[in-house]
Amino acid sequence: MHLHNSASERLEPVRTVDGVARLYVCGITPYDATHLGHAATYLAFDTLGRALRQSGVEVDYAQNITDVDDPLFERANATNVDWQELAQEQTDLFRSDMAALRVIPPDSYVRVQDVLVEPADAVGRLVERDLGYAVPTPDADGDDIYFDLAAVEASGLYEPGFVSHFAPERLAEAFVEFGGDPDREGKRSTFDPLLWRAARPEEPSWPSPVGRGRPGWHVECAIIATGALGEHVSIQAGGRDLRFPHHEMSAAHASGLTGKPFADHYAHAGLIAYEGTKMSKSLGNLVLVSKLVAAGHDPAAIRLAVLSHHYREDWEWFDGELDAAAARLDTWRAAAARSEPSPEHAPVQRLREAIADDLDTPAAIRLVDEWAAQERPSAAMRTAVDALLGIRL
Ligand code: 5CA
Ligand code: ZN
Repeated sequence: MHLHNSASERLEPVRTVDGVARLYVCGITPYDATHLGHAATYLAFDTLGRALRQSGVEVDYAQNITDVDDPLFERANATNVDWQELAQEQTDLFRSDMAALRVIPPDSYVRVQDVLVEPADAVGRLVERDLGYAVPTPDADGDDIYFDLAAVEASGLYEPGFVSHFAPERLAEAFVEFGGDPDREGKRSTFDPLLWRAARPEEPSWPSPVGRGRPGWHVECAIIATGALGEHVSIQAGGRDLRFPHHEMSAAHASGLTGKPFADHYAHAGLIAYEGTKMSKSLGNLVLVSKLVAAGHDPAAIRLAVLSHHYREDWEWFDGELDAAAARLDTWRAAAARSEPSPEHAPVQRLREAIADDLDTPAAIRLVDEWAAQERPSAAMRTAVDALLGIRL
């Protein structure tokens, strides 16, 4: 299985750690409806997991739920609902969408609130090693703690842009866009990320060796990933919006704690837009899997429509695509119905090869189209499409 690595900017074989492909995919922040864009990212890495398992590689897949973070608390406050209820409701919706799409659930599915003591302790250890430092915080009883990026950089385990390859201006922009505070007084350097936010009135908080508060976003993922999969993971994955700061900072935190590089591979899916504009809550143009299913669309057609785009591309969803996917599915199902056992394994082998080549699902789909056009299609393809593409014919 070869996969593009954002860090090296090359196609590289997926490596295992102690014989197991250890895959971490950043999960949802459960404060608002997850849309087809999120689903596309999870479908991409579901395809990866399926391909690895089919090739005989053991996979250990962990995903987090970012239920301790600003957007969720802000939304809960603004709408006057309990943050835990909001998170639960949105997580349940997300899971039912994933089940409808036949996404294989992760082996570890970890809510931040359930493991909070772990990032709390990790921040304590980072402060002991002077990789974490307090910044004066007049509006709280304790101090906010930041991470000293330069210290990890000095040990050769971090370099700004090592995943994103962004130029300095773009790093600065993305840092702010994702909640960073470059100008905060008392920070050792501009991009040092928040490790621990001291408790403020009315905000949920937990005890820690550095006082009450809550962890920063990046350290949550660093600790959940290494806690579930071990100190070194095969792949850190997510949508391409997470390249910087999130994946670089998570990796830097993990490396600060372990003294090792974090991941062999950094894999990123493209971002999905809707008929010409970015899918966004404020624009009200979210395409929701649950709504498409409720309107009577076959989830397999939704899955097929998404997989007909290459995972690394940014693309736009057009409603018409669903009809095209449904028509293709009908053709495939008709072929499956007349398929027969056959000693001919080459088409299935080509399907495997297409997916093993950086998850080239568009090429895989063309191969299934060719199979479906045959008068006497081989039944083996039906099984392969089920296993590799997650589509039951
Ligand atoms: N909880 C964090 C990650 S730790 C988070 O980014 N949550 S999220 O709910 O905003 O996004 C969930 C996943 O979907 C992330 O991997 C993100 O990169 C991806 N994603 C977000 N928007 C899109 C989009 N428009 N198209 C494709 N993937 C997207
Ligand atoms: Zn994450």
